[in-house]
Amino acid sequence: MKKIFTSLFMLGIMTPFVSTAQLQLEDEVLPNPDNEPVAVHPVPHPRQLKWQETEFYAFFHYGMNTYTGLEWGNGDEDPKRFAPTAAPNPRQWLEVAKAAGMRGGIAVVKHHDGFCQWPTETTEHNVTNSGNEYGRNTNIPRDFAAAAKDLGMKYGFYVSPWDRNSVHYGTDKYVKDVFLKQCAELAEYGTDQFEMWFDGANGGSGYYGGRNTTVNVDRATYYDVPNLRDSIHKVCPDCVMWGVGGESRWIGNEAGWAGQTNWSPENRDYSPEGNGMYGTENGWFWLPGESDAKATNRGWFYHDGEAPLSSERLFQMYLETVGRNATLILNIPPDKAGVLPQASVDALTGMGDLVKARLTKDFAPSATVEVSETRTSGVNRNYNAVNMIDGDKDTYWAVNDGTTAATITLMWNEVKTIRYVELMEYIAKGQRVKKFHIETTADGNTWTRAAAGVETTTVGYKRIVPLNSSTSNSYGNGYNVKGVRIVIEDSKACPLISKVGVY
Ligand code: FUL
Repeated sequence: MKKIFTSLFMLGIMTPFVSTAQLQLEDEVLPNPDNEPVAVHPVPHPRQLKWQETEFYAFFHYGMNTYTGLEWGNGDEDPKRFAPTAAPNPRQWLEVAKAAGMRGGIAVVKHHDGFCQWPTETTEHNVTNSGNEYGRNTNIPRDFAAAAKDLGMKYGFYVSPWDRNSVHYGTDKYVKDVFLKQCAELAEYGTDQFEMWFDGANGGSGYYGGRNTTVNVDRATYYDVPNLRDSIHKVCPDCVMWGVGGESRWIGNEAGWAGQTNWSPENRDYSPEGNGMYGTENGWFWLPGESDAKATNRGWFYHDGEAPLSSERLFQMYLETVGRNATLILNIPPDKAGVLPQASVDALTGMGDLVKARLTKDFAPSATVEVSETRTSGVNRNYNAVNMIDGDKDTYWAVNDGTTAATITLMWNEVKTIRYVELMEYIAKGQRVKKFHIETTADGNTWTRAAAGVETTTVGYKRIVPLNSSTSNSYGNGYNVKGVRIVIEDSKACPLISKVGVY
């Protein structure tokens, strides 16, 4: 900056009346003793970073629809129809999620039909008026939050902004006295929520307290989102507002896949249907993708006769979401007894076993790592290659400013049988890598391209590349190698890699 000041002065653009104190101030602001790379904007808010680290979590659609068999209740359902055949057991839901390797869960506590699964002051359409003792004692947010805390899981709630029961829907009164108040009530069950899910389905036909009409709203303005966001963040500082809330984006399909090229930057006016899977390379906002998908073959809610997808299919979803810079929120519907059916438990546990068996035995820490260049160390921070294999998410390898292509080579003395390469960028300073490829060597001398069928463009928070290029049949026999090389071909600025994993 001193240099800029001097040259501007010489060009006569600045007056000479810049005091010494001012120059000293500039000097104090700018020193960079750790030689830290400058961020590439946009960057995630710290709460978005924590949210991203949740990676894989469950979605539990349970409520009035569980008993009516509908997917979207009209809002005119008699509350008595909510009649669980046993006390709903959110703890069991989360125990299954944990066994499957998930780090948290989101419980639907109010769907579009407006029925609230906690004793709320905002409407009579809630559990206290339900059909039996189990129903009247139900309080999903209370029990879900308590179980999550006990199990060391993250938790959050889906509260539908669209309310087909409320007579006030479509007016300001609904937003202020019903919807915002419901969100505030939910915050009372825990201030450490990691996400609130605001569905995009807004307005349409419904009961609306007997009006039986169609109410359309402009979802961009109707819900007073900036106010909602601020009030929630005041009490729940780590709570990411999904969807309508504008802090994480819908991935654009409900089939459990993200684009191979997937940027977390995005513009506010993006069209989820077109762009949700891919993000926008030079988008203005950090709006990372979340992929919501069903683990069963029917709806989001439980339906008699439904069956879970196979563990292999669920593993494929994991590779195509978590492995492509998105988070995966996988829906498992509790049944009429308020528990997850055994078939779902088995499928989910099976999937968790596949993730463990295939993606936890990391050969990278036992490799010798060589890189094409290493950024000059600062006083308290170094950017050494070993930072990619030290298991510490806060350290990273970096190259010098101006370098946008680089190589990372891992070598072993003995042959390893490998199937996946995992890369993670240090995204606190922005998503950078634009193009890379992977090579392997069987003899230590000749290098051949691996995963040639994969679009190796973006990395982001996490990228998992199946070396045989297949996500549906990724395991196979594996490749016997003595070395793996990651060739970063292009990056928005010097690449910062916090992890390389080889499985
Ligand atoms: C959709 C809703 O309309 C579905 O019922 C479900 O809750 C799904 C996760 O989001 O937009």
